[in-house]
Amino acid sequence: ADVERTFVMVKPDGVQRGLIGDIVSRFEERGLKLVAGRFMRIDDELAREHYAEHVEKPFFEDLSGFITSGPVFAMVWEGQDAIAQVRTMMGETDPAESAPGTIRGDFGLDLGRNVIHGSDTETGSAEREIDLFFEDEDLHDYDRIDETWLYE
Ligand code: DAT
Ligand code: MG
Repeated sequence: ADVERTFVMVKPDGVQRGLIGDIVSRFEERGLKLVAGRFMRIDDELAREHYAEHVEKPFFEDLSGFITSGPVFAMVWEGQDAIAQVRTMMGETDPAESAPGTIRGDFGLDLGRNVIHGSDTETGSAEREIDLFFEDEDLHDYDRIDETWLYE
């Protein structure tokens, strides 16, 4: 299993509902390491780039309107198998199909208000999204004090 970095974002609904702290806590407690964070507003151009794979889909207008509707908290998290582990912790795309204990399963009900984004496990997605939102100098290399207890 490789150490990976993944792009995660609390969406405007999660920010409005005061869920940033809970979501950050879950990743911290899991043992993932915060590498970067940025509280920001996504504009139409960045929405089109970030969701490039969905631009032609019928739901894109709604998705773009939603993701640009208020500030988001963008982050990079690092750890063993981080990309897949974050996806597992998020639940399914549709909160209605997400198990309790997952972020979407605990905090959401509706597909278009699903609280969090995390890079998918397709090769290159995480790297592409990290590059889209962050400069290299904003990505921090450091050791967490508990790493010797988190990893064999
Ligand atoms: P995920 O966010 O789980 O990676 P995705 O990349 O397929 O899901 O879609 C991006 C977002 O677009 C998703 O979080 C919610 C919205 N979305 C996806 N499929 C949708 C649909 N069929 N109708 C409405 N919104 C949809
Ligand atoms: Mg996706």
